[in-house]
Amino acid sequence: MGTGLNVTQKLIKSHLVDGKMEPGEEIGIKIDQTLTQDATGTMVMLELEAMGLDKAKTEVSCQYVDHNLLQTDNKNPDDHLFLKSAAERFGIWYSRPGNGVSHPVHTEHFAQPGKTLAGSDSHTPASGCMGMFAIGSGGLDVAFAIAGEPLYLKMPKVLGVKLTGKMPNWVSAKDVVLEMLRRYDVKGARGFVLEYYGPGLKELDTMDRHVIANMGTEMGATTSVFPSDDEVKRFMRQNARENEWSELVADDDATYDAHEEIVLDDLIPLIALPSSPGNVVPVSEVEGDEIYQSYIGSSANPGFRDFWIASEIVKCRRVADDVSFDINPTSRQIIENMVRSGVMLHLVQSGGRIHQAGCNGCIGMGQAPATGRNSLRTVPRNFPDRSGTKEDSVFLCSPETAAASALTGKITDPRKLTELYGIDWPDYREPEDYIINKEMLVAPPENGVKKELVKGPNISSMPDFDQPTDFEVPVLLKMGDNISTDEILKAGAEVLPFRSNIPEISKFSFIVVDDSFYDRAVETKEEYGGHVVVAGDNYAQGSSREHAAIAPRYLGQQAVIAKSYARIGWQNLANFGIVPLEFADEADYDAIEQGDILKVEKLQDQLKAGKEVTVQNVTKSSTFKALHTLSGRQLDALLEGGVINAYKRKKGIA
Ligand code: MIC
Repeated sequence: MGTGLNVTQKLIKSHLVDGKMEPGEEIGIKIDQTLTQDATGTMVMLELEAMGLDKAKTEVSCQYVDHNLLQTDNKNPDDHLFLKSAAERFGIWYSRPGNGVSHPVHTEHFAQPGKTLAGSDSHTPASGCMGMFAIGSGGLDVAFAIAGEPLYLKMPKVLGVKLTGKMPNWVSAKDVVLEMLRRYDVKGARGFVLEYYGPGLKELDTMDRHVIANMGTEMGATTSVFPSDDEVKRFMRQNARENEWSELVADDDATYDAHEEIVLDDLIPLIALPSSPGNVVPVSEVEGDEIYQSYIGSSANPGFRDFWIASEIVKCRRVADDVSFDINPTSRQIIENMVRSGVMLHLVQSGGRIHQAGCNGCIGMGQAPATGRNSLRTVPRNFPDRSGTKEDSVFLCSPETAAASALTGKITDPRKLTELYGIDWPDYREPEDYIINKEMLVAPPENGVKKELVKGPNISSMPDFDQPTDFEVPVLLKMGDNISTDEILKAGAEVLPFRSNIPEISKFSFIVVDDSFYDRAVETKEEYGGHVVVAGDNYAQGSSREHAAIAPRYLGQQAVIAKSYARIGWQNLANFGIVPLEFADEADYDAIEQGDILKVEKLQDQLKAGKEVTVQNVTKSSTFKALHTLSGRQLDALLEGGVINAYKRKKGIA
């Protein structure tokens, strides 16, 4: 057994401040950088205000505005002003609206090999492309990291993914991560860091690795990590940051807890079918289905090359008349290089609809597809209704597949482009004089005056939550496996502007699953004091939004009882005082029906006594065992009603 360390172990070891590096044990790591975006950042800034923070304690913290960009009334622009004032107040960089999607902009201008990054966005791992330990977390955990506290997580195992061989024509980084999703589905990597290594790395530039690291999240991975090698050095030189580069590679005798290999030569164009990133098949299997939309961009295909290859495919041609060809540049820097290189001209002339740099349609902030029509997108996820259209039909694919399909108006394997249009596989070259644009990143003021926070009428303070107590409440909703945070609390243009207004946003809780939930929750809170929900495997998969815990908590949610959880969703429940229980015997899941009254007595005593909680099903006159896997640290906070309550007590804040 080698004694060498892999990159993940090196990153954790150099930042370990609590616990032992034993897989499954809770560890605390020092956080060097944080990333917050505007749909989660408003809550983070309210939490920093509640915590009484003076100045960020990190090396770099950046607040991005990339989600709530549609300004259809005062709410989003008010939030932008609030976030700018908070960035000044707390000594945080501010990325102005329209500057770009947080992940590629952070990778371009702040990410640094050997450092740790905590982000209030589940796709934060994208910066793992540069030898960082970059992890998505609930906003409250990021707030504590900004305040200089360690970030806590369960020590992950490391799955070594060996890349060998050469990338075939018309296949690209998105197909690599779709192949991983084909093998691991949406929960197969839970508890693991995916660490990529091997001779095939030389086939992937840094933004290709960003694509792959970004979508490791969709497999439930704690994060994804690439080494910092000469390619990363080149990328940082291109972004005028070579002086911040350092090499970070695995030791020759490094070992991994598990192994995977991808022979790049064997890859073919792949596509995830609606409505799961794990629903992956070869493009050739679904060729010919008509499409409404072809969408290029997002943090899951953010690189200049991703737009360049699309432009090479469509240049001097026009996309099919029935296709909405949506172009979502991912940073102003990339827009400038697209314009200078002629890429933008080809995309416009082919019929491309050009949007501002931001997340946009990926999170349902515009660009919704028509009813019952197929949308091919280079975005990272396609959970039900996420696009903004009910019962949407969103496929995930590479820019090559999306652009080829835009030309034909049907799902098309890009390898057919040569026979269909005489297009040969173009040879990519990085632009010579690459434009760097940092102008839209506003530096934190030197030790300036204590900036007043600018709060619009839509910004409400965090509600107070009491301690968990015994309960006898109904099962308000029984759900299946893989319930996503988009089903618990949807995103989209209608809902995201309420992210700083818990009473309002709580009205959208579980609306995708059951549009009667809110009204029933209000009634149940009055009659019983609250409710519980029951779910299958991988509850709360997907996003980092802590609102998927805060909003149900506000409606009286006492506990969730599930077969298993996604990491961030589970952490968020505990952070806000909702007891995250797991069925000790999965047969008990089948025995419960929606509407059953569940009762727990001496809840606090049971939780303190051990990992088991006895739950009575009053309706069925039965009892069953439920478990929790909380650490002592988490349990202490949960018993006080959540981390904020515990923090305020510790600091003597009323
Ligand atoms: C997403 O891609 O689902 C989001 C919207 O970026 C979320 C964050 C949010 O809900 O604001 C995420 O990935 O964490």
